[in-house]
Amino acid sequence: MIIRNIKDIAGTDREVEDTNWRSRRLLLQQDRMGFSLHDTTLHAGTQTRMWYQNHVEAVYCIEGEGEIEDLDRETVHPIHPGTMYALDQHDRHVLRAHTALRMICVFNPPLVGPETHDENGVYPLLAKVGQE
Ligand code: 9YT
Repeated sequence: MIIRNIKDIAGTDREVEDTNWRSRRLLLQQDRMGFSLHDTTLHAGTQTRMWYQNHVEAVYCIEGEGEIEDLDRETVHPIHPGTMYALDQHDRHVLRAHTALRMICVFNPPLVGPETHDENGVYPLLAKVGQE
């Protein structure tokens, strides 16, 4: 059994920061669960363009207000606590945080640890599941 508290992740290499967000990665590939689990805060007033070509991701909002724009379908959906979106088609999207947005994110395949977005909003596939 793995037991961790978000407080123990702050300030370690499981905490990854980019311009628009801070991600605390509770589970990573090395934990061998088949997915990674993140507690991510997007800073108020930011918009982040993403395109997970190598992963599927589910995101569940637990705090804040914002919206997601689906760039492939040209639709915009509000985000509040209780809203979930699943990027099951490697959907290109923009996430706008009207206030600080706190999101619980699950990635498959799991992130390895230090990933941040490239110029297209993609996370690289750093290693295959089962390889470390
Ligand atoms: C909601 C969101 O930003 N999802 C992308 C993943 C996040 N940046 C993270 O935890 O790395």
